[in-house]
Amino acid sequence: MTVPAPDSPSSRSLLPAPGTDPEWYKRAVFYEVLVRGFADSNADGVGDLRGMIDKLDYLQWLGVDCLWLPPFFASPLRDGGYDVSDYTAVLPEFGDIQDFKEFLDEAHARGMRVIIDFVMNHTSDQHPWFQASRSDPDGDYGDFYVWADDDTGYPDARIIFVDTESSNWTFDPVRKQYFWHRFFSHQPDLNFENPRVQEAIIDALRFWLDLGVDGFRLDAVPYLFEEEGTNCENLPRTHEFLKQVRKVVDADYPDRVLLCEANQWPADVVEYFGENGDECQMAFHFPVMPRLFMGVRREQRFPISEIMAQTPAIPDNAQWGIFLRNHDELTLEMVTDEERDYMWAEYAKDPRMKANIGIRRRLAPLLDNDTNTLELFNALLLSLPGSPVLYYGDEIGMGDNIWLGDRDGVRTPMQWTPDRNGGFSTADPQRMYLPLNQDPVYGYQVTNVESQLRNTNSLLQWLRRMIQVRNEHPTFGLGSFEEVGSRNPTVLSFVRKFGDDVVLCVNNLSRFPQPVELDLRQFEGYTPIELTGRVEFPVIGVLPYMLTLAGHGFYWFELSKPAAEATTDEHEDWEIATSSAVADSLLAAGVVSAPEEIQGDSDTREHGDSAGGPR
Ligand code: TEU
Ligand code: CA
Repeated sequence: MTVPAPDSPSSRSLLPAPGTDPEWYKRAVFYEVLVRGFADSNADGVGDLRGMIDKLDYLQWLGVDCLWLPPFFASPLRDGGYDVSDYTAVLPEFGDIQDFKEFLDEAHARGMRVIIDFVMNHTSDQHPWFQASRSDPDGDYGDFYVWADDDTGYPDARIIFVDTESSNWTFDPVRKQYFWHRFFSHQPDLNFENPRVQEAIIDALRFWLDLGVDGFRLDAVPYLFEEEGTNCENLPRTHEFLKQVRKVVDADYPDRVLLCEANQWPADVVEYFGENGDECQMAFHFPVMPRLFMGVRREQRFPISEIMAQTPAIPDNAQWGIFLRNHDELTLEMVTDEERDYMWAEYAKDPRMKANIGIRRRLAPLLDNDTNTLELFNALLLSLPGSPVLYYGDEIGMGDNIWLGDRDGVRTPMQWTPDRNGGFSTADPQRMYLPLNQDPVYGYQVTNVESQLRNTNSLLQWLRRMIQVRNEHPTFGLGSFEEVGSRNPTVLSFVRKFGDDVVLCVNNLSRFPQPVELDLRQFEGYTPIELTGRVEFPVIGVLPYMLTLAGHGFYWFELSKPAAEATTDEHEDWEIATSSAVADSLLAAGVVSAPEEIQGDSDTREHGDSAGGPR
């Protein structure tokens, strides 16, 4: 399978010199890719770093700016690598440090940055630190973990992996004490009260920064410190330590980003930016994600409007990370109980689709593989405020396998071709680390990169074009967000503004065609130009702007400023002429509920009165 050469190889090949582009992440499109699941270069059925190198041309062609690699470190792989047994060693199945260096250089040579996961909250119980801590309590590592004589501590801390864990404490038969773990019982939490733990973690971060990584996705950061009487989440000490990490990065490693994973409510998440932007530059916006699925299934914009309205402003140097899906279940930790039941009823009709507090399905199956809905969701991902984070395989509409355990159903091998093992590996099919999807709808025989490269109308080609359109408008990464009201609740409209780069996004959340009248008076005289076809739409007047949308249809309009301002007297009589008509239609369209709400320049009113007679 040959990936078409990128349009202009030179355009994306050079990354700006270090220290010259500190806020690159605000304009970037991120792509989460599992090393284990992308490409197997040595026919052992397991994806690896050399396989990743082979696929960099494809990722450059797709147009992504930064690759996020979940953990590829030494690990017993009982939690997809999030159970680390050596922070500075590559899991041999994936390759070695040399392979990683080459991968990094090859990505950089194609103008793509790389951030890697870093799991500082806990290690695997197979980590030598934990082995030493349990066997030699008075030794150097005795205090590296959170030990107690009983399991009564921190009772207000919730259990996250409710499917498997009944307590956050587990008794260790070697040390004959209990150790604390917020996730699996084989992932003991590190004791961040111990300054040597903090040092060891910062040393490990430096190891990868010295190698040249462009930043980290900081895993599960809300849980670093524990305190009695609290839910042991988002504690001030946790923020202090993250500020320390930021200081190290800013001092010695310019243009590196910290993207934190804090599955929390907006008001708690914004704290991870630091009040003066001195903590993490980026944070995932977890609460918006399930509300996209809720809004479209309910065909109502309110779930999305409300969460956007509840989202506090963030420091200038900060950026949200927004996503539709990732390597975990679609988490419902940040919705109400009713909303969670609704989401499970709508999107997890088969109990095997549930996992912990969420839904272990990929994007395409969640949306019944409906092209219009898939495009609408991706359009929202690429246009809402924040940097979009794609998940490997979703660009071709990959399916999932709910018969696999834990979250493995959304972590199956990438599907490159209709050939053996989907072109992922030349090993015997039964040797795959996880089976490829082989069902009639999402199986690799039908859903694969090769067929979509050769079909210009495929989801893959469409997504690439939309990423290109997005790259032509910095407002998507840097612009403000302002929702535009209308009486039709099935339509979500908003404007992104960044200087003269003004884009209006209109989204039909309903499966049926919908009309909408938008209040665009602030853009009177502007011409909307649809971005995928550059077709001009009628000039915006003072009347409500009428649009009709196909089911799950959306528009992206560049609002281009009117040509030179019209001459005054011309303007004058035009004013008088239209004022009464204005009032009537604004009232009719319900944009205003009473004439007095229409503040045109006061003389308009007068004019109106004299010209128009009673209201
Ligand atoms: O997940 C941490 C986390 O906050 C979870 O709540 C997450 O949102 C989801 O519900 C977990 O399924 C991170 C990783 O993303 C996850 O894969 C790891 O299992 C977990 O940390 C423990 O390291
Ligand atoms: Ca391999």
